[in-house]
Amino acid sequence: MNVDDCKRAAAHLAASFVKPGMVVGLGTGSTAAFMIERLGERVVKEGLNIQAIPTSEESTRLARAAGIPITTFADHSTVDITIDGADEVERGTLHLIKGLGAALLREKIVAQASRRFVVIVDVTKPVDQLGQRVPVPVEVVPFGYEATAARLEAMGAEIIRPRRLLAGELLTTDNGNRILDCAFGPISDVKALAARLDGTVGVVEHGLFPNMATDVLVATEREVEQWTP
Ligand code: ABF
Repeated sequence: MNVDDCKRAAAHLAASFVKPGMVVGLGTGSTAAFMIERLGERVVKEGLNIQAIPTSEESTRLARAAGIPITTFADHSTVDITIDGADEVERGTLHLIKGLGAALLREKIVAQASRRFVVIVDVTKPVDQLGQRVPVPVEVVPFGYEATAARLEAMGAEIIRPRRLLAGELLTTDNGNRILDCAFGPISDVKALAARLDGTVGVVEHGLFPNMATDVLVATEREVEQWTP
């Protein structure tokens, strides 16, 4: 199995958790895209009756194309199940880094409103300590983002870049904000760092998701493992 086969296997298992009548949070990213595709098949071919809240404009587009009915928090204050990818999963705690796809704010709003939050990853994502391989994406308001960046640097972040598009211009999130990718190195106290980021003026949200996943599906070459906290 190549990496895409692994992502697809985890995505299909997660999609099988969705039952008729559920409100489903749809994640963002390449692994979540396999899940959206599979759910669309279940809606169109099996007549599965669900409504979905996507976590990005891109996932909204994919869901519409797949035939999945879309709803919003105006009609549903809670979500039965959300299925989303991640950039790192800490073994044991199941704390996450998310947001390299720049959708972390909506992802966190939807995850927090969910009874069950299923994370789907391939075997490259688990780590012993968060921050080992990837930076923490931090969504900041555009006004004064240089000053916010300086505050983050004072907290020990090496700011890799304000994220840019391939064309070179600064990336703007679906919410009109910027992303600063902040490398803190291996993070020994995820909840403490999350609290400091929460308290930083100019920071809208960050990609640390401590204690949020209820299930992590890790696809290896042989099987999909299901981890729970
Ligand atoms: C979203 O997509 C993000 O939170 C994470 O940044 C990314 C993972 O993407 P992929 O599944 O393509 O690795 O879930």
